[in-house]
Amino acid sequence: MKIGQKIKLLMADITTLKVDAIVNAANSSLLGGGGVDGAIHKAAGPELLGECRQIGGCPVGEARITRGYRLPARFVIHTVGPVWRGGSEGEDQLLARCYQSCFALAEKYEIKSIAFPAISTGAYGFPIERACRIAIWEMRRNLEDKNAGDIIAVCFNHRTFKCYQEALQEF
Ligand code: AR6
Repeated sequence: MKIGQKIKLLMADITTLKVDAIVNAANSSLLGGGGVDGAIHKAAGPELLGECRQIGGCPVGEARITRGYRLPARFVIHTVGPVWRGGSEGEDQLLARCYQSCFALAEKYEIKSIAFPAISTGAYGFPIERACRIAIWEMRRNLEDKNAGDIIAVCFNHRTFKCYQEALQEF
């Protein structure tokens, strides 16, 4: 298996993608916010917030799954990335765990195509190069371990795209 073939980089608004699941970079309340979280809730409609309310929150590094409602994606996997605090408070491991938690749910729900935003790299301030390297590492590891479906790394700006490209070349 050629691993690189299954990780796609895409400049897009994640809410427009018709995949089995899109990942939301949420906060631990799961009750919405700005950035990609705000965009996903806006596009999915109020039913999403209703389901999130019932879940009752999610710790950093873990993930929870809901339906996609008005989104083209069937499911939303909500994960909570770490806030960047300089790098010595386990941020790398917590970010890696976000990807692992999402992949565990993807396997359980037989999700064959999954799209990720660059978790923690917006409001949570995680350095983008470092975050992209962790993301690609975990994506590749998942493909090696589980021979899972397609993985899309969604880039909302050119800088993110460039960082993902570099990370893909590196590994
Ligand atoms: N499609 C794809 N990527 C996007 C979109 C979109 N529509 N919008 C933003 N991004 P952020 P975080 C990218 O701040 O850093 C929220 O308020 C963005 O360019 O959304 O994990 C939550 O409620 C960046 O690369 O998430 C939390 O409180 C990436 O998504 C907090 O922000 C992540 O940026 C989470 O912060």
